[in-house]
Amino acid sequence: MIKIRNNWTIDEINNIYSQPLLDLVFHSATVHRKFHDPREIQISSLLSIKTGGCTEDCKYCSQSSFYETATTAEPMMKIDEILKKAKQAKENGSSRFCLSTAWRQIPNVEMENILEIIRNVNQLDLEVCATMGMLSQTQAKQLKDAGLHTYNHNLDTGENYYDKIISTRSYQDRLDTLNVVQEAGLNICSGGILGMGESKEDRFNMLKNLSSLKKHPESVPINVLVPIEGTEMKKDPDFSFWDLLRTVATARIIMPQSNVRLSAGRASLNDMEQSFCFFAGANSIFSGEKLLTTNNALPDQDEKLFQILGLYKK
Ligand code: SAM
Ligand code: DTB
Ligand code: SF4
Repeated sequence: MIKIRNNWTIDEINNIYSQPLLDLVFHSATVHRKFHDPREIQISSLLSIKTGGCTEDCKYCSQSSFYETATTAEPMMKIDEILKKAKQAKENGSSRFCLSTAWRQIPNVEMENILEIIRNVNQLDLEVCATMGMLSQTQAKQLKDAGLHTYNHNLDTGENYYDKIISTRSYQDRLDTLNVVQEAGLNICSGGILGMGESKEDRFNMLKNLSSLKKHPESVPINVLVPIEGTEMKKDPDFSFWDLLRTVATARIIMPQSNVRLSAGRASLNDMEQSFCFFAGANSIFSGEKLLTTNNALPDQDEKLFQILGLYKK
């Protein structure tokens, strides 16, 4: 019997992560098979419904107004357009649709519109997810009542590295929102970004904080930095695929029930690398030509790989 634990220590996480690689992957694949159907992959689609012009200074982000990038501030998408995209995503096999906005927090004047969008997407029989920045208790409750399934709010990295990548909010702000989300009865989707120059200890700290939440996140997106021209964040030249694989495997072992999602950066992985991640316990992807502002892995290529590996969409 594998126990679900919320008290993993940094030392334990380090010992898991630092095992000889094939022992680690054997361990994580074994855990994976105890908790999940290893052929089933959760498919999630993303849509940026309010792009650019964000007041936060996240150094990796194309949408921050602090940097000159190819992404400019756009108005909020109209509900008909959003619903069209949601229907397409469902037709292409997505079970979850994630609505993203470039906000620090949902402005009160936008709340009614957001609730209406959530109600409508929900009616398409899709799990609705939102990623819209910080939330008050009241806002979280309103989102839940409108039928929101999950809220995405990433810790991004470990607490000691956080102020190197963002100065306009604190790590505690992030944890506070995650608690508010959980208290409102919403599922949490929370993970981070690798390849930003963080140390292994920063990754362990992030994994410890995710696994210490009262309930483990329903999904854990593992992003690899997509370098954006104009931002301050360059891809760490020392970061390699093996670091990603070790992180995926460790997340799978310490949060056995969660969906571990291969997220941003998947387009730069080859089929073999992706397959190794699926074997190690990744069981979710973002599907569709675009993530938020950057290109994703090609849907046709995903279909081919699913066929080769005998995977099916959930
Ligand atoms: N504004 C909201 C927030 O920050 O929570 C929601 C949107 S924000 C773009 C969602 C997440 O996308 C970020 O927390 C970050 O983890 C990820 N992300 C953004 N830009 C990225 C990039 N260039 N490479 C990898 N992940 C990225
Ligand atoms: C997550 O962890 N990754 C997604 C989603 N949650 C919102 C976003 C990835 C963004 C990649 C860069 C871009 O396309 O702008
Ligand atoms: Fe804004 Fe989110 Fe981008 Fe940070 S990650 S700049 S909060 S859109």
